[in-house]
Amino acid sequence: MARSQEEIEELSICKDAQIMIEKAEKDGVVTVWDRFKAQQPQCTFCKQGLSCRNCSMGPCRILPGKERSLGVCGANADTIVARNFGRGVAAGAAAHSDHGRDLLETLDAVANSDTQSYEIRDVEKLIRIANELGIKTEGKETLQIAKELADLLLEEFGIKKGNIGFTMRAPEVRRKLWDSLNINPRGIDREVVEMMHRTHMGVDQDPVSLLLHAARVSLSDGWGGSMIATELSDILFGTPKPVESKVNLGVLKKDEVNILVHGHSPIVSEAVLTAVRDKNNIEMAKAAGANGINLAGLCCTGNELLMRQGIPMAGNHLMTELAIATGAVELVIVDYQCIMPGLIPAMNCYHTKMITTSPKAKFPGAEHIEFNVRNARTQAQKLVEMAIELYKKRDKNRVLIPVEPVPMMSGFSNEAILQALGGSLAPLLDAIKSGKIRGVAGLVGCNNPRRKHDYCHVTLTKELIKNDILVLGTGCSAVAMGKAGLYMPEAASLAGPGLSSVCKALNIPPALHVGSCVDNSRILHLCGLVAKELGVDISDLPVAGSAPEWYSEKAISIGLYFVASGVYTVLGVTPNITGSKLVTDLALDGLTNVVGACFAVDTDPHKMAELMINHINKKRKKLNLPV
Ligand code: CUV
Ligand code: SF4
Repeated sequence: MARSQEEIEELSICKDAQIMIEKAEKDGVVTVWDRFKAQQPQCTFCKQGLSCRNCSMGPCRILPGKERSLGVCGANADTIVARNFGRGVAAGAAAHSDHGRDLLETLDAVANSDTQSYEIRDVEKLIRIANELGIKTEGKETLQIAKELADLLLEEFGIKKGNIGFTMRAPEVRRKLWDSLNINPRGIDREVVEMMHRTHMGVDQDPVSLLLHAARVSLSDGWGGSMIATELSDILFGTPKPVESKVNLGVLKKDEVNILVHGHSPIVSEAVLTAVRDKNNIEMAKAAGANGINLAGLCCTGNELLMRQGIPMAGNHLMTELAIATGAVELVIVDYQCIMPGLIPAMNCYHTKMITTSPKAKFPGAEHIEFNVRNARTQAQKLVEMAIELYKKRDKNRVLIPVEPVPMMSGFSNEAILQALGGSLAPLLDAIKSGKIRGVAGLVGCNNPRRKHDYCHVTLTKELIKNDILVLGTGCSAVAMGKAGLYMPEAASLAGPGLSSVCKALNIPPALHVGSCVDNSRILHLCGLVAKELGVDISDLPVAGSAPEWYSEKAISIGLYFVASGVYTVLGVTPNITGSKLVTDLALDGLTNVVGACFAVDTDPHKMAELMINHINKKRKKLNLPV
């Protein structure tokens, strides 16, 4: 049965989404919301983390306090919940870090002159990062430095004596705390593997011990795999600087060949961009009757292109099927992560084709055209030609581009923020000290059909900036803010008087787009810089984090590395841990005594804002700053 207008408005706050949900229904496209409904009621054991299928004596479903309070092996609820949580963190950390490894292999190929598809675009940053990690660069050729950096970072993944190099970006007190807790991450792969080992039947049964290791795994992501992904992407594709672009489904063009890139790594999408900009290809598109070739992004690979190249953003996680339902998309080129298999039946309703490019992520029903460091240019060329051919098959009568795009600013890397501040952190610190900016909040993570699409991201951001808290956004959260117009300097009018005056002076928005999910490492780095400058721990800073509409295992890892780094983090979706009081109490409270920060959970963005503001005020008081 078709949804009423009211029902549709309950699903998303976005006009483009609302219009397209209706069109999708008419066109017979099954969406994430339809499948979510079909899954109800969802398993309450799994929801609480109380089901285990780690071995073949099970699966076991635990009812604490009842006869079935233990699994076949004897594991109790605390163990099972902690194990499940730990595996989620490991999967998330693995996803980010394996993405980082791909960038590393690309850098390695460039260093060995083994590719014509990629180059080093930011030599200054290459040298800066190499020096930071202890590589002597004087008098050396660029490619030699790249080679040494790649070799050094490759070691961070595997066997290494000591700790992950970028953890030195955290203040010394924090590193000492990690050491004393034995959670300072060693090799990136090692921590993930150890979590798989510990959660095998009959290994680590102690929930506290499991959670501490989960923290170590997450730290190897935030200060390791993700940070490597960010820094190497900057070196290879350019460090982001402020750039204007556009966002929402209105970025699709009626009269042009539309290509969407979806996934996470910039490796494929950057190669596609180069081919899209090629003059011969544009001529070819014109010969096919189109006005040009339009490239737009979805999700995090979209964020990567938006941050560095100003490529427009079509939408976030829950918009991916709806983008196809416009009927205006020729090709969706994907790499990995957050790509719903539901896109395949959706595209089959139109002339649209989905192309998978990574040997790690194949989708039955999609065409697989594999990219590697050597063939990326030629493969990208092939895809652009394919898109132009498909344009000829587009049924113009079924095209609906629902709205006009919204302008947004992007590109706020830490380097760009420093530059906007005139080269040093001092003006930011002064603004924080005086209370013009009361604190900084990182808003990150996905959409989830459990929550009204984008509602929490946008409402929470508005509350925070109104209270003079500068918001840094990444991932799908960032896309939501952009669509709501919060990424334009004019949005300063929605901010409190202090933040608004700072924004006007610097001509920046009150919420800043700092990148994709791996770019949460930029926020960690910034926290480290500020804490060192003030001579305090990260947990002393007036900062807070939130993942208001998260769904992904990667978001669990992100949330945990923020907490383990000392940043209080408010979740808008309850993690699957409520089956264990011990684990839940630890997450929501006890961790504060261990790492100086904990999680909070609330589904109401106004209450989430209150929690974050109270926390920031508490930290201000402790630092003797005006509240
Ligand atoms: Ni990595 S992880 S839905 S695209 S933020 Fe978006 Fe961002 Fe979550 Fe995925
Ligand atoms: Fe059941 Fe224990 Fe096996 Fe898990 S590890 S499935 S609780 S027997």
